[in-house]
Amino acid sequence: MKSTIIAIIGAAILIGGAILFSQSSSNSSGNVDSSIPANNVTIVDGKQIIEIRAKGGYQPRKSAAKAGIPTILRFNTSGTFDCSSSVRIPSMNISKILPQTGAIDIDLGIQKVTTLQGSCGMGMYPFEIDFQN
Ligand SMILES: [Cu+2]
Repeated sequence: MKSTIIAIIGAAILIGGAILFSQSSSNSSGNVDSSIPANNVTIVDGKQIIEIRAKGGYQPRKSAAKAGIPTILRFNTSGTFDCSSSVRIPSMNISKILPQTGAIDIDLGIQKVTTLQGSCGMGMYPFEIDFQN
C-alpha cells in the first residue's frame, strides 16, 4: 500500500516535470526566434555574412553590419510564396528573385559607412542594413 502511494507520487512528479520541461523548452525556442535580429551578422574568415529571412516580409527588418570588410548578404527562404521572394536594393542596382525554399548569396562588396535600404519588388516590405565602422 505504501509503495503504491510512493509510485503514484513518483509518477506525478515525473509527469509534472515533463510538462514543465516541455513548456520551458518551447519558451526558449521562442526566445531564440526573437533573438535572430541581434545575431544575424557573423564574420567568418574576414568575410561578413548578413542573414535575412524572407517570408511575408524580412526578418530582421534592421541589421547592424560593419563597414570596410567584404560582405555577403544571404537571404533564407522557406516556403516563401509571397512577394518578399522578389528583393530589390535600388542604390546597389540589385534585383533578385529568391528560390521558394533555400538560400541565395548576394555579394555587397565592401561598404562604406551607409545605410542600405531594400524592399520587396513592390516596395511594401522594407528592410535596411546599417553599416558602421
Ligand atoms: Cu511586395
